[in-house]
Amino acid sequence: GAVAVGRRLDGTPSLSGPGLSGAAAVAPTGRTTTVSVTMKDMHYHPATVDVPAGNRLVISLTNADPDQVHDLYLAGGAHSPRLSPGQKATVDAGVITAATQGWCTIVGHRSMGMELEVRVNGASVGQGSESPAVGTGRRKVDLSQAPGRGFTTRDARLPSLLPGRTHPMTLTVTESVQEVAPATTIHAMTYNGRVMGPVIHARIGDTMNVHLVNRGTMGHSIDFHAGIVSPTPNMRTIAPGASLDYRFTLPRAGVWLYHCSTMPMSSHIAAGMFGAVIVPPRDLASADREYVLVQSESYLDARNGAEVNADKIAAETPDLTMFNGHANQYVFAPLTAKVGERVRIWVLAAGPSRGISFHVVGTQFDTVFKEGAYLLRPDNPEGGGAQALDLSSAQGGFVEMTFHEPGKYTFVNHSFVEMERGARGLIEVTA
Ligand SMILES: [Cu+2]
Repeated sequence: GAVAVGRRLDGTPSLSGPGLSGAAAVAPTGRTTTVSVTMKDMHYHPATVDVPAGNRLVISLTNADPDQVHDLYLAGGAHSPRLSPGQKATVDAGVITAATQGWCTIVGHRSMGMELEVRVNGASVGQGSESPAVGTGRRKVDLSQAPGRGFTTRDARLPSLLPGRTHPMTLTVTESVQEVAPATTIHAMTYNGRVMGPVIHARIGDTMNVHLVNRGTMGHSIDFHAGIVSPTPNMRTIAPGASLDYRFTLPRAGVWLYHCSTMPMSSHIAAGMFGAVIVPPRDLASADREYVLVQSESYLDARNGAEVNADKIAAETPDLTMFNGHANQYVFAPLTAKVGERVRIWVLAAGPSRGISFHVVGTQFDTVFKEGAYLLRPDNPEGGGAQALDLSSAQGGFVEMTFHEPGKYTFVNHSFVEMERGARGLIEVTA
């Protein structure tokens, strides 16, 4: 359980377990302090509650947020259920003998400010002693190991163009434990069941009719960079059990990000809520092979199966950088090509925060398309070539190359610390 640093009545700090703090010194008064606390805008209102030592504390809790699910968990263990917008609950914190803290357990909400301070006789918990302790140290992940048996490699081939010109599509949000690196799992939040949602491949001028269903435990939403629509109401956060319809056309070519836009977006994207819409430029020649690589980064708790670590996200200390939702998958299941084939790789930097310098060892790009325009074409009069496609977070493009000899060609994020965190894979080229 959590350990709270309490303060004795004489003001000296004392380390003790929840509910035990100063128990010897403070006798129950038999009285009850009842307070109303409202949850809204990622804060508790009020954010500080005063209790005389020895009083029982009862919190009457209301979620007044229009779209976010919230809860309250006190360091001593008392907690509310997750409350949908408009719901109320009563939390009986028991007899309070020492200052303590509470927070919202929805991923990222505490780091955005959802902390409740319970003061006793005017004294608060000491600075930096809040519980549970949250570390920002790097999690050890052995990237020399193969993915687990239960993991299915994500097919990196570009899916076929969607048939027709209007595309009805349901995206269902669920939350589940998923492997993101060898022997490493997170409590993921996903569109259609996997970290990184489906790759959507459609043409300029097509219409998308997306039906978003929230089967998660908190508010979620979606923002398609591929369309031009009002964020309100299309990108609104919907409560668990709710759905929305989001219709847009694809006016322009590009490799477009889509992502959950519910706060904190960094946590929702790091937990898996992102994907790509690929709209090829006009008159794009066919290639022999086309692959899609979406880079994202993950921030791990010390425990497997836990939610992403919002403190690490804020500190920008990722544990993993990966392609298509897993830090190692294409090292053990390489992409394939044949000597002389034209290979096109569509690349998107999903973030939440990192970009990419995409490079393929042993070859050069003769074609580079970035954010809507060609930077390089094979017949360029200068005779130039390219070694890396640089993309900031939320930018996309594609590169083309041919391989002259058989071999294993490594593709990487050439910002090498990202490669060493898992942004690496292989292309197996055969004669
Ligand atoms: Cu979300």
